Amino acid sequence: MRFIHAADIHLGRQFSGLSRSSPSLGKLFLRAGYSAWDRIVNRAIDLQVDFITLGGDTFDASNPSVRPRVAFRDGVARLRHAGIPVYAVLGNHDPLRTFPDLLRSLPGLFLFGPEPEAKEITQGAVIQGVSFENSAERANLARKIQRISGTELAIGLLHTNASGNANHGDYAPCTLDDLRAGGMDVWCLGHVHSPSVLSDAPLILYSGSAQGALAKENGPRGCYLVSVDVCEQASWEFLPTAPVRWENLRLDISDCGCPEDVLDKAEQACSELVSGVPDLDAIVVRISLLGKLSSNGLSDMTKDEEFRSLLSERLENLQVPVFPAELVDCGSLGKEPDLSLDGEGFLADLMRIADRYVKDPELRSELADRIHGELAKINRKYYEAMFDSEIWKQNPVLAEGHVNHAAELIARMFLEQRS
Ligand SMILES: [Mn+2]
Repeated sequence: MRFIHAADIHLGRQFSGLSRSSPSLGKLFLRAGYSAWDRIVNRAIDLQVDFITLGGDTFDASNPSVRPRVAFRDGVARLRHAGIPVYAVLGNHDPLRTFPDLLRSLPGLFLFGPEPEAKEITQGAVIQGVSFENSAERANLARKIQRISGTELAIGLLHTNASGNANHGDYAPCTLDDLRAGGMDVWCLGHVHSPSVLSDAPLILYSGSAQGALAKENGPRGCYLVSVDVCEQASWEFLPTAPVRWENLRLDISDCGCPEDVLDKAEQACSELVSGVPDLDAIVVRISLLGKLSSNGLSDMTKDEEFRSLLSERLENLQVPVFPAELVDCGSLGKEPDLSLDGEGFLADLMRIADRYVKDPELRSELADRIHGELAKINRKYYEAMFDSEIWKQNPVLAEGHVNHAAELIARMFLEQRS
């Protein structure tokens, strides 16, 4: 059995910040948002998958306007004609309470309600899920979903913040252990916008947003193709479907003599970014200039209108157009920061500390206690449930999970910077 899991499509997203600074880029992203959904539908039809799961935030607005509604309806209709049903839960952006009546009973769509439900897809195989009733869902919905005895294949579908991802609202929070305790074979999640596989067995994954909306949602975006069968471990493949991609480009210009050299270097680097990437309409790039020009041709390239428009023209004419949304001068840094474990200075010290915490369980547990104390100081009431001293003592795994996650995030952040 093969299916596609997508989430956080955010149909109708306006990209208003970007539209203000660059109306043409705003329009590009608006179109890309719809086209990302169309491409997911196309891939499902091309691959003749058995069904699609949608993990919530299909719509950006809780009361979507006519264009996103039509786009969704048309996609579901195309899938239905191809014999592919859609199973969807709703998230914080498109909760049930305000979900359009017109779409609730769309042919070809099975929409999960506010109480956990199980829907049989074939004999012995079920999808179990639950939708957000309201946007600020604080309940642990994962704990409400337990494998029904006798099912041969169980797929969980949920919009949730698993493991306290700090970049996203803490809606329907749960831990990885909560998900594992449900006994499902596969968990298809929505809410976290980065595509990520949290566990192989059971397979637990976030598809991520269908189209990166901000510079921090960089890299490929799309959906997962999941293959799953009774008695077999589920396997997965990421399918990049977003027509527009955000990238961060760090350009060392210390070997450039003049602005002309910078243009050439930027063009070369951007041409490498787009080469060999299929089905891409455009790349939007944030360029950080590192180092200083050896001879001074221009006092500040990032503020020079002529330089900027020349750079835009050159990049837009590449085989796939590249749009420089931002050009930042990091010249004062002089050179790349030293993030090696044996380096010198503040960042290297931080790297070593993060490394120690990642490797040493005792240190982690000490840090857990300190985090507990600090968080309780900030907002005792909010963290009471999570960090209630009894729960904390009884559930060191929960505490350790949070600290592990934090340490990993810090380490990964620096390692990514370093690569
Ligand atoms: Mn979302």
